[in-house]
Amino acid sequence: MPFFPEVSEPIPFEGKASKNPLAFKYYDSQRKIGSKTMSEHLRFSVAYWHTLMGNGQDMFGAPSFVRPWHIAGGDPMDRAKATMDAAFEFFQKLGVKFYCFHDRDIAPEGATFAQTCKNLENMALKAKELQKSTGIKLLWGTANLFSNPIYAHGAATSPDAHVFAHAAAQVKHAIDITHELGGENYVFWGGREGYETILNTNFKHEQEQLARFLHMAVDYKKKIGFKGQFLIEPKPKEPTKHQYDTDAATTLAFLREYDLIDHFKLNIEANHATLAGHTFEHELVVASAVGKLGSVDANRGDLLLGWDTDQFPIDLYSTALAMYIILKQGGLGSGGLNFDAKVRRPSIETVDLFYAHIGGMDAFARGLIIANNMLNDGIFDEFLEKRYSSYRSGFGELIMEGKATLEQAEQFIHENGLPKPFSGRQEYLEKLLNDYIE
Ligand code: XUL
Ligand code: CO
Repeated sequence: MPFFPEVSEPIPFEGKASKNPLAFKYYDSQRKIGSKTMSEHLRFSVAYWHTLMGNGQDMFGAPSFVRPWHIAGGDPMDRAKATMDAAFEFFQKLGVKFYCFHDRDIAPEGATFAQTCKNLENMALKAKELQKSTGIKLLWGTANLFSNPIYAHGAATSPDAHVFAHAAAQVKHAIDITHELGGENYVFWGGREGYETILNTNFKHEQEQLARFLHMAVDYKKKIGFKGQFLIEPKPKEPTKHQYDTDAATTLAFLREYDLIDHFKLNIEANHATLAGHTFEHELVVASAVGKLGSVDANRGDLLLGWDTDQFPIDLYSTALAMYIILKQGGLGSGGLNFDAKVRRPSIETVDLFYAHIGGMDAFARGLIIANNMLNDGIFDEFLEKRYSSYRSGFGELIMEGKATLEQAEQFIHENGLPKPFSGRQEYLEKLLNDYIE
């Protein structure tokens, strides 16, 4: 019995004129954009936690989604197996090549740590078979170090070394499973790695613990020969008040401070950017500028709400600018676009999961087309080229070569007078961007 009977075939590409809501209008997986297909550029991934595990529960109300795979059997392992069958049916029907999970998404916790590990191993065996028979791959795995109450004071940053050890043991096992499943990356997101009040927190100690924890993971990765990319996902707050991996710049500074920079890239999430008071493209460009943009959690927030709403991306300005930055750096490498997004609580039907993902995939496919046209026309690049041209000769060239001194600057100004005002042309450029959005 299929879990998604409303969709019998993989979602087709039908083009812009189609009125079929269960068809792509822009995402044509095999269409070439430059030298790569859309599927190769976009590397879409489904987030197991929202799409398969989400039940519509929020802080004010009970679950609103009745998922047939959650009902199967009384045994949590039977439920986990049914959920995984539903997952792979969904991935195939949607036509995505990747998925992502937390250890606790795919397998239930047992009464002991050993039982929990066993459950995860058993579910990984099933995942391996399904990956093999469908060709669907694991974009990244991660450990859930935030749901269990033992992590209430933090995991790697807990004041209790016993908790640190538990988190480290859990991460070891999650890396093992990710490695076993051929995961292309492994993500660290520290939801509880932060603090609420400085009165009970030794900030420096916690930072050092976090660094030690990550070094231990790097050592283990080398030891077992895991070739996937380690990624850190910044977020400023929620659930903690001050999360240590606040934003891209803070995380990069932390990685440099503790000699971890060579071993990590960043997984940038749109809604985490807005929570940090940044735009999505700001976070992407900060990471990309230093070669550290590794992957993306594709979603959107609500600018009027101060929490992580994790909505599906639909804003073409945002997807176009994101793809512009991604294309400029030559793609995401082993990373991808993971829909860390959930349908709204009243969107209770399983078909809503298809509408949500199709909308997100079409929004990024359009973003890719727009960004590719912007790059090919070269107007934006030409503009930048001219804007900074004074640094290619004369005193500007000296500055860039690191040869200019303050005394020379003084002499230059005496000889050349005051700089002339010029326009930033923001409105011209914004209008130009609009011209690319069809
Ligand atoms: C939480 C979040 C996580 C990470 C993985 O805001 O984004 O789901 O993506 O732990
Ligand atoms: Co995320």
